[in-house]
Amino acid sequence: MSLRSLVSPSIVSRASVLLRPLSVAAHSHTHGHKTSNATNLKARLTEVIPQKQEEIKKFKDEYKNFIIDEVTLDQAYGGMRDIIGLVCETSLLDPEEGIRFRGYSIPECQKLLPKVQGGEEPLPEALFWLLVTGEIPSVEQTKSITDEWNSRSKIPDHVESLLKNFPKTLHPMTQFVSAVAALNHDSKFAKAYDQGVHKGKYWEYTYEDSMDLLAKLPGIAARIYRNIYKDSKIVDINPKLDWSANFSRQLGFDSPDFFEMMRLYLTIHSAHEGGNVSAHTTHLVGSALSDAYLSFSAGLAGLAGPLHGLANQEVLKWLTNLRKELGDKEVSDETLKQYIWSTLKAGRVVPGYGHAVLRKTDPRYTCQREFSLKHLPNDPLFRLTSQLYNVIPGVLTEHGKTKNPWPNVDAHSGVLLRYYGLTEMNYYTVLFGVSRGIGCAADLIWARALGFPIERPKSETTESLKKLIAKRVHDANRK
Ligand code: CMX
Repeated sequence: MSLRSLVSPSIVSRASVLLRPLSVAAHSHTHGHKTSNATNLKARLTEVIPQKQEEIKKFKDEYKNFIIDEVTLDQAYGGMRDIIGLVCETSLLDPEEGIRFRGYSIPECQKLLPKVQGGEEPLPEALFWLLVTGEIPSVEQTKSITDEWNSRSKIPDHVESLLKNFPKTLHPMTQFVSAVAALNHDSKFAKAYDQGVHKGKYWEYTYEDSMDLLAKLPGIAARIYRNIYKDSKIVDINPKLDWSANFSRQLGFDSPDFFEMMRLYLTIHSAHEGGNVSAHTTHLVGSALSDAYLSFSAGLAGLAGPLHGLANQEVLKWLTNLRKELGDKEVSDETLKQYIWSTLKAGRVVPGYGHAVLRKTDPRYTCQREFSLKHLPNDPLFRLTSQLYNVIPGVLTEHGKTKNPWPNVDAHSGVLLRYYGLTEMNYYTVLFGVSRGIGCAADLIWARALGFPIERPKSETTESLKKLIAKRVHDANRK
């Protein structure tokens, strides 16, 4: 019996009545707004938000009963894969093409977003403006974000001492999750809510918390690194430098090449539409009106899982073990194949490969590969990574389980970091987290601006599902 025949006919007919042509731009880059010269992001948002609210109100009024998806039993048991049940305005993932930030691909962002003078990689500050407004910012608009983040970057004393008191053996991601949650001590949203703020102003306080959060993420992340692996000392930020350069310096890396790598890294890890674990968790927790710190802290806890962001750590561990076992010299494809098979036969995943949505090589992998071809073509680990790119997809295809045998973002990032001397692989997911803050914060601002309600999908038991299916089959057979 087809699924469609089990769908309530009244819903189907209501939907088809509503089926009229809808004009949608292929990539509505500026969402129909005129670009503005406003150099203040909040001022620009004050212009953009009412237009979007109006657009969505009309859209929902006209099409609210339109059926946009059907759900199979397999999907209910299978991690809700592919079910359309969320709205995230900031980015969209195509299985074949990869991520687009507000309609722009990664190569387009690399080309169009402002850079530092003489630089080639986009500034993450510019990407944040793009994700929030839907518009490519000018150099002045980008600088306004840099200046604002620099001016809000002070880490509260209680977070400093919290970080100092953690044992060095506590995983960097656990430290990050805890420190970000503790920022909620100063949440402007939580305070305003407590004082009875009107719903219409939620986004403004979420915006303030988001800007404070993004300003402080690098300083927290750098302190974790310096405390665990170095001498705990940290340089002050230089207000003349951008977010990535200051973060690099606070970590202890002072070279222009490292800054450029960091700009690329912090741009490409920011957003991957709304359904991935870190983005969705942040969005979900935010829907309960938990402030941006608590929401993003929960998202970071999800990022710390090995099937999600921790995979960048796992990749480097896997590569290190491979070299321990097979030696540092170049080995044949055949030897690599055997090693990959030994991982699979041990019931483990090959980290950095596969994806829940993507069905081609991740463009975030490709741009890191291109960066490596330009800056470190002869690095032995990069050469090994390239060789594995030729071998792993074939083995995974032969293995026959994974729907996507191609590499994801995590298959490459550790190679770059290690080349530049950031060798502590347990720390890698923290860098992913700093970047992911950009996408999660942009989404939270819009979720509050659009008045999204608390999330509450329906769950069933196996027993109740059996009954539901039996009843629908019975009803369908009677017709
Ligand atoms: N190595 C071995 N087996 C893999 C695999 C891989 N890289 N990728 C998928 N599979 C297996 C799955 O474990 C699953 O096996 P079972 O049927 O035994 O459960 C089967 O193939 C089907 O999985 P799928 O539908 O292709 O993939 P999912 O949507 O379930 O999972 C992902 C996606 C990313 C968790 C999975 O591909 C994976 O575990 N990859 C390795 C870890 C990784 O790189 N994660 C990072 C993803 C990017 C990120 O979020 O940062």
